[in-house]
Amino acid sequence: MGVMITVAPTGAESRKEDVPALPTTVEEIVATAQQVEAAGAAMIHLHLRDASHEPTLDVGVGREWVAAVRESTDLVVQISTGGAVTDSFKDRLAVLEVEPDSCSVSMGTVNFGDGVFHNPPGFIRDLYRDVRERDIVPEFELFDLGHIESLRRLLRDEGVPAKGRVHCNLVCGVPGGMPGTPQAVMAAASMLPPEVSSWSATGVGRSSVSVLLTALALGGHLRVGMEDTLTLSPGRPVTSNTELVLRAAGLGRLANREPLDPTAAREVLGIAAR
Ligand code: KMH
Ligand code: ZN
Repeated sequence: MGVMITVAPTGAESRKEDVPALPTTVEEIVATAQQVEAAGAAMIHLHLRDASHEPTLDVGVGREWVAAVRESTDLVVQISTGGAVTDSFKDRLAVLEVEPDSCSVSMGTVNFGDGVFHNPPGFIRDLYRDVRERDIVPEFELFDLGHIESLRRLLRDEGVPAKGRVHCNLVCGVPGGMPGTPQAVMAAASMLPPEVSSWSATGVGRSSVSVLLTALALGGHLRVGMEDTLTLSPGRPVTSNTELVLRAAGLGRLANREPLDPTAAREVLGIAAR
């Protein structure tokens, strides 16, 4: 089985002035998208930035970024509905108007460094209903083992996504969430509900490589990018998202798992060809 590599190039947590290599303009996002596609990525997870490089959920910016990535690559385009910990539920729902191929749906509240990433059950349900109505393919973000139970209940009460595929991402190593250890990845992967058809794993910060290796060994897919990881090893800053995608693709090949192209990723996720 091949490996689907998602890149999360920007996130909402790092500041452009602190990390100049972070792509925060539409031109930088397009250049990043083209380079990571050539390096083996199949999907891009987008957090938007405004003209001052600050995180935003502005629908106009979102439409511009999604159109630009679609014009210049074949990548599956996923929008973050998580945004920043300061974003309102209203804005996080409204960003679906951008009409991406996929979007993140976080399955529970979690401490997030010094902040709290709020995802109460009513918000998750409203977001999921809207996602299904709009025919967007969700990626369920699991930051802790309890979020798996919350996913199980959502699927039981609301049904599976429109295309029948259930794709999750295990987000490990957020300060406040499950740790970025092989044990945590193995525990989470072994507890996923039977409806889950595919999953990936993300290791934040230093946990990136051990999480990737564990996911590869267990048959999972991978998410990497400067949203999650800013150093390749202690003292060696990441200079581009492409470096992280190339490393993930190399590890995949080492595990006899060739990177999937965007067409194959669409099949995994149940997304119709454009
Ligand atoms: N930035 C985090 C608060 C998502 O993209 O949906 C939330 C996050 C998850 O990154
Ligand atoms: Zn994100």
